[in-house]
Amino acid sequence: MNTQTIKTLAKEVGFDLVGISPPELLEAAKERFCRWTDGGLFGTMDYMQRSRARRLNPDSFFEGARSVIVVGLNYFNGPFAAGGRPGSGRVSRYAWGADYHTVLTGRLAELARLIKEGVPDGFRYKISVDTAPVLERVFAYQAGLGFIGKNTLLISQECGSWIFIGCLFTNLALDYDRPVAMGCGGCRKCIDACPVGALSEPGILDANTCICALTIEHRGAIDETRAGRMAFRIFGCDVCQEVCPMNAGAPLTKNRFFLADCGTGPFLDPDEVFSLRDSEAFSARFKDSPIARTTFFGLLRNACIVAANTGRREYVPALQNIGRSSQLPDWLRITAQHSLARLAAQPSGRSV
Ligand code: B12
Ligand code: SF4
Ligand code: SF4
Repeated sequence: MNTQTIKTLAKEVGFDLVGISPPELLEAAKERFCRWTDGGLFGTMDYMQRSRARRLNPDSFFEGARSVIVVGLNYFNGPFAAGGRPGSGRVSRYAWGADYHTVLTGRLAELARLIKEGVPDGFRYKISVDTAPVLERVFAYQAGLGFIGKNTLLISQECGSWIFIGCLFTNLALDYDRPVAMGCGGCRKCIDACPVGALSEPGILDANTCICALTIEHRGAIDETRAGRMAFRIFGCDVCQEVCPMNAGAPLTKNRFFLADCGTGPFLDPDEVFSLRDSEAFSARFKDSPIARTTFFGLLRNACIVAANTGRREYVPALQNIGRSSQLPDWLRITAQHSLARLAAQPSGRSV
């Protein structure tokens, strides 16, 4: 089966972007990844450090790969509408609808099935959608899907940066695409707009301070200064993408399940989070959502912080309960107590 046929099949199964990368990483990419880990910029995502050798050596994921079929799926789910109950939190766009891991993995499996029909013997493959220690964004860049912006995101000319990436490593020898010759030019809007200064060097993100890393990946307490800067962001952060001129006029996703009415949507009330009894209730509520990643305690922590940042006194009883609960870890009780103190110091009644 030739490269063009595979690309056509990828479009038929619903991907917006497709390209082919060699299975090796560019030296420049390896060097940047090493600088990121050496500098401790992975924050508390220790798994990034532990898997460093494997990420730098894609052969350890799929021995004998000759090509990587890289796909992109647009998830732009419309302009951010003001609204939500006063005092509600904001959810990052990528988590408004269904979980992208399931969607992309399912479609890549379907693509593999179709390739297998045309190559009945000897076709081997392995899929990664944020599920394996491989540098997916670098493969997307090498496959010509877009350039890497100063906000560290892969930016495509067609869809901007609102895209998920999936990789299918295969033993098939395909024709490689080339990286696109575009860049940010003199723009630095994302760097200037980041609420925590996490993009201190263009194209390098400091996960010690990034609100996405803190609200989604970090386990445990968030320090007070950073908590204040989270504002109403209860899960993730989109500032460095919202301000990007490359996203102006981004096309709406063709995939219904990424739309706000197919999941949590753009707002999540701290009250709703406070009403979840335990991690079973949390898992039942968020089982099909990327929000599941942050765990029950993580979301409760985020809700306490956002409640304080809204300045709304109605959250005082819930924060007092959490601050006293013997069922919860110390760090979470302390987060609630600090949130109460910050709430008392806020001008009352801010909203999203
Ligand atoms: C860890 C991780 C995070 C961390 C750290 C992100 C970061 N920028 O480092 C956190 C939690 C903050 C995060 C946030 C988000 N992430 Co994330 N994340 C990952 C993960 C698991 C690993 C990324 C990684 O290796 N980071 C380490 C750094 C050093 O590597 P890198 O970001 O890939 O950058 C490389 C290149 O960009 C390169 N680079 C920069 N400039 C140039 C120039 C040249 C010429 C070259 C060669 C290389 C290069 O340097 C790096 C090393 O090579 C990947 C999935 C995967 N397995 O790859 C998803 C992934 C990168 N994330 C993704 C998404 C969607 C997001 C979020 C939008 C949603 C979310 N999860 O909250 C936000 C966006 C925030 C942001 N500004 O990046 C997508 C990428 C989408 C895109 N368009 O780029 C991925 C690929 C998941 C997927 N399969 O769709 N993420
Ligand atoms: S996601 Fe938010 S906190 Fe993280 S780098 Fe972008 S703007 Fe900064
Ligand atoms: S905001 Fe400007 S500098 Fe940042 S990624 Fe977009 S184009 Fe590049």
